[in-house]
Amino acid sequence: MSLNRINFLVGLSFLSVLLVGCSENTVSSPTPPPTPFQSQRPAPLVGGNDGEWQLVWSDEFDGNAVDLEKWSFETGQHGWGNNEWQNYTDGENASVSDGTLKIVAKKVGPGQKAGDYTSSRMNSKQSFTYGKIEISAKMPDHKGKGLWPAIWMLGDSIRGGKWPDCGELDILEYVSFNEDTIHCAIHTKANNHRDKTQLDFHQKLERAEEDFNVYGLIWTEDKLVFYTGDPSKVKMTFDRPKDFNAENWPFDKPEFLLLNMAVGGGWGGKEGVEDEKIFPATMEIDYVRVFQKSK
Ligand SMILES: [Ca+2]
Repeated sequence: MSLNRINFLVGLSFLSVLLVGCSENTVSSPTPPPTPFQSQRPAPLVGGNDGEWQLVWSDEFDGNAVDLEKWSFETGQHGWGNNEWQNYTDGENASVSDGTLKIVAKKVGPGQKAGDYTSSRMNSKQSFTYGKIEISAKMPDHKGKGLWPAIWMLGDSIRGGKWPDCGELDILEYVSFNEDTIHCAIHTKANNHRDKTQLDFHQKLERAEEDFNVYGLIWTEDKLVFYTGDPSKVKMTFDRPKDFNAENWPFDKPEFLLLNMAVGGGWGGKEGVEDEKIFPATMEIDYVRVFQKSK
């Protein structure tokens, strides 16, 4: 995962460790058999409420521009902690039309080095503590290797520069060298890829690049449940440790949402960047919805 301004991660081979697998007994991965996911954009959820959960924040991307009341762009090409190659621009690589957000990565130089690509990284201006977060998204058409889109959350304390202490929740990561596969992960001071103790999971999702799929997280005081499609299709569960503390459970504080697409980088570029084939590349997002428990 790309991490803002975290120099100590530069050079780390994130890729290889992320796929190593879950540390035993803290994460269970009740993987159901492959499920036929919806092939079209899900119908809008009217009001977004189902009794238990109430919609508290959302973006349906129904306008004609990114809503800067809700989102800010992070810019720059310093590698983002993972030796990534893209320059994140100030909104030039994100647009809203026909009900969806498009984050578009482009090649703008000769290629094969930092700065020869542009893309977008958007942060929600609002942060949340606990809730059900659902994002309907479609990964870029599969044309080759080198893309690394993600939908994730970081604790607000990252702004003081502390990773992984801030806590990171990766609701979705996708690397285009690994077609039809989606990933989720948790990073804390006690469990992170730097120490090869991160908690992660991946599964096949045959039409991740063709269809909109819902990527969800239910985050409560004592549990994290990652799912795809609907909450019955659990990918990974992490229970708050019995001896919980700030190192193994930083998830009692506000986190903000991030949407981005990296090019190359420790994990995304692990098998190269096929820049003659993959651009322009678009991650499309139908909506982002945050629900919290009804009082
Ligand atoms: Ca929409």
